[in-house]
Amino acid sequence: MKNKQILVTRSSMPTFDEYIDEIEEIWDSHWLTNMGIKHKTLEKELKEYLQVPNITLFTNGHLALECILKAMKLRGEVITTPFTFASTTHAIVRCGLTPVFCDINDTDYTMDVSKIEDLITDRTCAIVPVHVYGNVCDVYEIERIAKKYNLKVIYDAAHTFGEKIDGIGIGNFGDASMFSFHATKVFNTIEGGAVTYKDTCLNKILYDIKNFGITGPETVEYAGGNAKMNEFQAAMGICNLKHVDDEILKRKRVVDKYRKRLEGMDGIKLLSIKTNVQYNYAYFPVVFDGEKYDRDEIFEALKANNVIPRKYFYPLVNDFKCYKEKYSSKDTPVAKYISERVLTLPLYADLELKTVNEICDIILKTKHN
Ligand code: T4K
Repeated sequence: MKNKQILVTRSSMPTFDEYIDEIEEIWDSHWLTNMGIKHKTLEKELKEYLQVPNITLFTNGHLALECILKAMKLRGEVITTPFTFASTTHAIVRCGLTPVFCDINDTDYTMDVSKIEDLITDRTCAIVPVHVYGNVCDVYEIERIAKKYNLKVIYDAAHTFGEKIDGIGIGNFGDASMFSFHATKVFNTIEGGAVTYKDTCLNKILYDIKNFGITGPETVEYAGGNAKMNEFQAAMGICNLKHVDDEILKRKRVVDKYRKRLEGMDGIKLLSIKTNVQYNYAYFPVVFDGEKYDRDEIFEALKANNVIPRKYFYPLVNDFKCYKEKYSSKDTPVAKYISERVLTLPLYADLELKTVNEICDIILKTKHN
């Protein structure tokens, strides 16, 4: 840590030679984008890996979410969480929908399902929960509520690549799920994303909507956008998919080390583990109580030692400049509390356990007496 910065994460990559081998064909064919052979191959491989009935690839997770919201032709209010990355709410707003913020629970920081029904009005059309940090939402209760009120459920599954609940791939819950394959994610295609979904009828509209609404050689049916994953992205995905299981195991090693050092410490709260979930170890969030340990002090102490954790997700979305006139974070007190105390610690496959130990030493040393 003396000479090199330890950042919150570091992209997983194949070897240089593996990538070169994979992109050779692209050079030969001169086919760079627009649903080429690498795109088709990756789509097929991911469908199998995620064990989902349908999948469509996109150039990034954010546009994937916008496209599925558009494809479902939703109108009105969408119940969602403010404890997330800007993308979730922005996608809702950019599709002309109105976000309604539901608070989170204080055990895994996903949507507090006991508060959803109170927020439903005759304008509510959908719920967009987030499997934040790779913590899965209470999918069964959300499904019950959605059925009762006839609402669509679109999960922001940006953090949950490859996870399973009760042995079922996470992309099978709700009507659809959006995955992010950004460079910072457990599985990356440099930038990239996908939507998985139940209704096969969405196949065509999702394909067309990411390609300008072009439906035939001389037909453009609606104002689609451009959200196509290119061949170099797909090639990176094909390479990374071969290693992702190993990468997840290596991440688990890091997480186990953190837990061993920090679990049970007074003033430090770690996530609880659900036994029916197969995790991907995407993030390692730690909540400091603000008395024995102060989040901002720890952030500075780590920074002074060349370690750069992140305050994911602070500020809360309903405190963003672009939303705070219309919303108040006081309405989501648990989310506010967690967002003011949480720090996500460095986590990536090749993070050395020695470094994890040093990070924990720095944290534990900042305790107030
Ligand atoms: N929904 C949720 C819940 C999300 O978290 C996200 C994205 C989305 C939707 C949207 O999905 P995408 O459209 O992005 O596919 C990062 C990522 O850019 C973003 O994808 C991610 N969430 C968010 C949580 O984190 P920043 O602004 O923190 O990124 P940045 O550039 O500060 O990078 C963080 C660290 O990652 C760096 O310190 C080092 C490492 N890194 C970064 C890059 C760009 C690498 O190792 N390699 C890289 O190429 O947003």
